[in-house]
Amino acid sequence: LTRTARRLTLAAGAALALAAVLPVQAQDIKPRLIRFGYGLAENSNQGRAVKMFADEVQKLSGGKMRIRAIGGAALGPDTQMQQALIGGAQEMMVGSTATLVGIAKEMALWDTPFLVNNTREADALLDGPVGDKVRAKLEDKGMVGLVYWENGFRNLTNSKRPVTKLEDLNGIKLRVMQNNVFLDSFKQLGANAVPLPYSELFTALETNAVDGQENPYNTILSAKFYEVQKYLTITNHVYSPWIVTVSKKFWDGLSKDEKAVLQKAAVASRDFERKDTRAEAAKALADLKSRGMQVNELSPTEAARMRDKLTHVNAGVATQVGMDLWNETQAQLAKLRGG
Ligand code: TF8
Repeated sequence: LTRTARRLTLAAGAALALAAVLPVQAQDIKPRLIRFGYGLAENSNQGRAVKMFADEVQKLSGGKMRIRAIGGAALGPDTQMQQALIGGAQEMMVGSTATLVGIAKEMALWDTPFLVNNTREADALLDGPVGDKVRAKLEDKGMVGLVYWENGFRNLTNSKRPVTKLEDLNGIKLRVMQNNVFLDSFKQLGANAVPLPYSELFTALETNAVDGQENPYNTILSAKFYEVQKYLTITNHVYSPWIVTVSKKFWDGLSKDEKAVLQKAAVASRDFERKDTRAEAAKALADLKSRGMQVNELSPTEAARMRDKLTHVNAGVATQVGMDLWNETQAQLAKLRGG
């Protein structure tokens, strides 16, 4: 070997060894600061998963990409953060798919009452072709959807009375998300449905501006709604996903490697978040009872009456999301249920 050739071989060997030890250094990754906003408290399933995502991004990028997590709706309610992502003033967020219907109407699919029966069906639908199609609708609108996290099955709370039958909802001022399907659903049930951003919810309950709300056990616990809500009715009326999104403006400026870091970290955070949320949900009801909430289940007859009323909104959702998507969803669910 000539001297030059030997030197080149050595250099190549060194580069290979270096790549094996520190693969991240060889990648096209620049220092990046990513502001990641969310609505729930730091000490919530949402907050814990954002923290896990931040750690994962830091690890996968060799410390170059840094997530600045900003919780408690300090950057504004979901709808305001969405606009900041679209405009490029904020890089990332996680929030309810329900607040995205104004941007991508297909998101309303996830608001269908009783769409899925369990988390196995939810995961299969969200992580499969239907979930991918809905997620992709955000791209034209200035956002990139990375993964769905679990918010969970929603249950009803209020400060007025135990809801044991349909008629008990009459006249209850119920906060709903800013979403037409939720608004219609609770009107169907006879409640006085009031759309409000999540960031205003605790105060609205505390001041009796509204009597009730509906959210998964995890949130009723982490947001301390038990301090201002006496009655909890197990309704499981809809499964709510969260979606992790990136500003398209920001995303388009990232290298392939940088995008891969965010995608990998997002998938890891999704798996962590679902596990953590389910573990917490399994214990949360007992916790809520011990904090003084009065919990009731619905009799099969009353559950069926509510279900009947709620499914009146299905035709509207089908029209809103398009019959093709609706039929594909029903076909996948039938397949999942058929075994
Ligand atoms: C709601 C949702 C909230 C989410 C969260 C702020 O009731 O269930 O948990 O929007 O990201 O608004």
